[in-house]
Amino acid sequence: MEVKNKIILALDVPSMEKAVELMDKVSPYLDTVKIGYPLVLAEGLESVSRVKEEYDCKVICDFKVADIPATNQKIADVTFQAGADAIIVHGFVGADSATSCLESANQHGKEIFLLTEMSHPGASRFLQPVSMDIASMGVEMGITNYVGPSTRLDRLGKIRQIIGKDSFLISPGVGVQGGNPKDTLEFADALIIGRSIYLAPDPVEILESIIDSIEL
Ligand code: O7E
Repeated sequence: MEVKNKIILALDVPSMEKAVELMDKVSPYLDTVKIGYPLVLAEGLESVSRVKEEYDCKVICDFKVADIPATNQKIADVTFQAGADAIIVHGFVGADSATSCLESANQHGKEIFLLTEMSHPGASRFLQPVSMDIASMGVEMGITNYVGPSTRLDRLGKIRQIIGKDSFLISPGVGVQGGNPKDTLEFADALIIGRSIYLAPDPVEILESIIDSIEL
């Protein structure tokens, strides 16, 4: 996946009205948006197609899918039918569950991202012990898109080693969670950024400054 300016906007705003207000300002700088539960639970899956159509961008649906294979498949199918270009899938539920999402993606000509380790402090207890194994599982399954934390660059580097240089790795946790954009891009192909942009008094100014900082 190509990501303009290596930044994926996490559109975690509570309404379509807020989404439009933000996208009207920042869309010239972006071509990839991540939409998750905050917007979809408030406005429905229609928000995915609306953002895609109005801003001509790719949408990654962040549903962190983590159910049994049969249910995962239904979730993935309806997400792709709504227009999503990709869906984010948890790896800890195992290969069969992730495979059902991969099969759905292949049928729809779409993609999945496998979530390895999360960026928040609590991930250290349950996810960290298995996150490298999740990355290895993804490689065995032939998955080429991954998510890993910008808040622990040593571990992001290990994930990159496991998935190889040709896999596509996106990384949340820069800004408010403490990660540094430029350092993260030593290992990741693109950053996922939410609050630093949508809570900023001037989202365009902050976006321009992040773009400048990663181009230096
Ligand atoms: O901290 P922010 O506001 O820049 O937002 C980060 C976004 O990335 C937010 O939507 C959050 O749900 C998501 N995220 C993490 O912060 N950490 C993770 O480990 C994983 C994700 C995520 O997007 O998961 C799938 C990619």
